[in-house]
Amino acid sequence: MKASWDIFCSVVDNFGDIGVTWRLARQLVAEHQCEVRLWVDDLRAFERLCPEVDISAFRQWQAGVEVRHWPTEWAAQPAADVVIAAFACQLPAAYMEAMAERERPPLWLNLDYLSAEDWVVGCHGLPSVKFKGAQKYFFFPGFRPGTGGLLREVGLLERRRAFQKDTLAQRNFLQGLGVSAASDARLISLFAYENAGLGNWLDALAADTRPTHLLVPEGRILGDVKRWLACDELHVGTQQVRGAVTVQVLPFVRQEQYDQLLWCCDFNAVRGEDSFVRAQWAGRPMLWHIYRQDEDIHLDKLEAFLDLYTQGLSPQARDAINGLWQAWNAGGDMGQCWKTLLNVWPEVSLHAEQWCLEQALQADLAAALVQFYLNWI
Ligand code: TRH
Repeated sequence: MKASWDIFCSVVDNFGDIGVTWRLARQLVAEHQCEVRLWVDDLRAFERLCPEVDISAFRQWQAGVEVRHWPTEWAAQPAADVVIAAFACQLPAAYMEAMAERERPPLWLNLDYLSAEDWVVGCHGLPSVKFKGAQKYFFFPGFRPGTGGLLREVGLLERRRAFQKDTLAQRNFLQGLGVSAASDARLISLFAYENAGLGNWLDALAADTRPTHLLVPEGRILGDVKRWLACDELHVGTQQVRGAVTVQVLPFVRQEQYDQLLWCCDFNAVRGEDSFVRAQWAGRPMLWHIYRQDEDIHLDKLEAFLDLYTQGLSPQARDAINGLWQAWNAGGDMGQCWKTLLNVWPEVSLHAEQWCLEQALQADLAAALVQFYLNWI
């Protein structure tokens, strides 16, 4: 019999919570034939990634996933075989009772945030709290063996490589977004939180001999882009040129299209958790704007990832990546760091593909979850 899964997603802010859980839910259905209910408390955030979502429906099916609005007033529901609380969200009290009432309590997992820190390996899979007969476990995604791995759909890298070889498919895709870049332009996608370092970076791009076409999905960085362009209005479709840079604002596209955007670009600036992972699967050089946390603990996470990511690189390339990422996240001369990166571009490019292949050797997160369940029963 098919195992039933309940995934609970509370949208704290932004799109990472729903981005990750929606991707996972789809994959469990498509690749592991699971019966999945995805409980989401904010369907509007979901709609941005998946425009078919009906924000007024309390129950609907999307890509084989039963999508349920997670209401403030919880109505009694039987508990599933596997229960995932994403990013430590608090389950409804009545649902926890339902878990405990089952003849065999479900496998209850807390799907944690992604981190490259060492301690993750030691904590992955450990028991956490207990509620009556139900035992909760920590489940950590990660980059190292011994973690839960990263979300990666079957055939993703093959699809990506085929697309990157197919210039016509790329041109058609970009044209669909209203983008037609000069043939010698460097394509950069920019998805980031507000960042005071942007102007400095764009100055360097504007002064470059090679043109840049900067694609900016609608979002939080637009204020900084506007300031740099010294314009009042920036909306979807706007194109503005300053020096060697053409800035173009893109609509927020569905998740699958965002992948294709990353695959088209020579360089991707990404943020948070899910777009960060997708940029790695794109196999192209990238820049991560990490989600800020209290007491700057995000900077430890940044450093842990950089330590891992830059292993095996020449000292010049390692310094160039470290410098750029630190400047973007902690303040620094983005313009100078960008120029330094350009000096080691071939090595950094090659490395992006190698890192991707290396990461793809690990079991993906959905497969690891299913295996965890099979070991548990
Ligand atoms: O939106 P985010 O900043 O989400 C963040 C982080 O996950 C952070 O760790 C978490 O604590 C916080 O949310 C609550 O960045 P992230 O994780 O990259 O999620 C963005 C999602 O949006 C991702 O699934 C990709 C998707 N996306 C689209 O579908 N279309 C688009 O056009 C763009 C730009 C993104």
